[in-house]
Amino acid sequence: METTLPISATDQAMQLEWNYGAHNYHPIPVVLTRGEGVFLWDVEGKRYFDFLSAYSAVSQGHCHPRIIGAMIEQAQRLTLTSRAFYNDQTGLCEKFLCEYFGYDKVLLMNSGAEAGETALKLTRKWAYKVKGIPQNQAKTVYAAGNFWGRTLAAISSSTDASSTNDFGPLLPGYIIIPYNDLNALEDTFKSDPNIAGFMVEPIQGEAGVVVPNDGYLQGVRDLCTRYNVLFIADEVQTGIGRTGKRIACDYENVKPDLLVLGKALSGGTMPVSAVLTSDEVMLTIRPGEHGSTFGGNPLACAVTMAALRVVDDEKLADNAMKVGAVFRDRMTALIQKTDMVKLVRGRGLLNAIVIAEKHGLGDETAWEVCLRLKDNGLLTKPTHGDKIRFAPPLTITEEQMHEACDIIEKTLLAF
Ligand code: IF1
Repeated sequence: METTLPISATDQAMQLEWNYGAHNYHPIPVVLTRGEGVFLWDVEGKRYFDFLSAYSAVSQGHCHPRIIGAMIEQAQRLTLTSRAFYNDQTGLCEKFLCEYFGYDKVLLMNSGAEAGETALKLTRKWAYKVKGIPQNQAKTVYAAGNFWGRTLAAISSSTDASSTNDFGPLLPGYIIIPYNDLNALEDTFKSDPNIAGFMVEPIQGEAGVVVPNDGYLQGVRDLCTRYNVLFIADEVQTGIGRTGKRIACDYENVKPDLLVLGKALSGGTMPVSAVLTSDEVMLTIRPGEHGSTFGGNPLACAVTMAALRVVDDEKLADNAMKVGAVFRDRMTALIQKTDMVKLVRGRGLLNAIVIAEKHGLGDETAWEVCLRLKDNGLLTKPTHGDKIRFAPPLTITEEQMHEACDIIEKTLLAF
């Protein structure tokens, strides 16, 4: 009789996803079952440092008791009414967000992509109703290398073929220019009177944590003001303390006309996103012209207020600034010890290293490094081939950071 070895819990879970789930991801082969703070545990009981934080959504740490507590308390009372009616949480959260970020109004949605779409729709409304651009002629500008989601409007601005192949036709009215290039931005504004907005990440996350030159954000601000173009900051990944500031635009003290937030807005508990802007822009959308079933629901609002209070009370932006510098110092020292690491870059706790290709592995090198990091107890994933992003929860202590860097160093020196 044939004896079959019992299948491990890990293999069982991965097989289920393979057999019944879309094949739209290629995950690192680990099956997680519990998270707490900066740590994750897999189904075999092994503990890992989480150095991805669900792409900066779990900035407050996994299952933060204050956020989970707020979620449970609200979930037992009222989760969703739709916006057909008022409720006692949405207005409180809207006021909280407007005062926290310094804007007249906020429009609450769910995913980051939905917030990006909302910003684009507001920009077009403003173009026709305020700037006076002729109907259907409004253009929006994006930077090459951008990533703001998987919807057709979002991929229409993508310069990554894997995001756009076989998904056409894409949305018209888009102009794409190089990132971190103020001359290209001004030339574009000069060339076309029908430009309504420029949406840009203050640091490009998916592109591999690309930090623009000092002065770039100020330049964007000045040019948008001069040419009456809305400056839309996509801070879905860089916002809410991640880069060591309240939002990454604070590095240059510039105020975008529209601020797009998501991910850590809910502390990684549920999808919550938001667009904040002025009355002039926000009130171009009238009742019934935009919305969503779950946008601004009472559960999301209660969770969001708790999640932002945690960021403030635990001074997570300051911690990100401090401990992020420890990480970059450790990686800079590592560069002297191995040719595996070409450079380290980032701000606060949004960082990446660029991996040198190891002969024989090619652009699989970074993937192989991440597999070895997993074996050594640290989870992250490559982005765009040769870059590895390191973005732990902002609650990480200096001691934990050194322990994690020891793992990174041990892994790379053993390559
Ligand atoms: C996935 C990438 C990161 C974002 C910025 C908007 C959105 C995102 C700057 C849309 C989302 C996520 C999507 C997620 C992986 C992750 C990601 F690798 F896809 F590109 F972070 F870099 N603006 N980024 O980074 O927000 O609709 O996802 O809530 O698996 O697709 P969303």
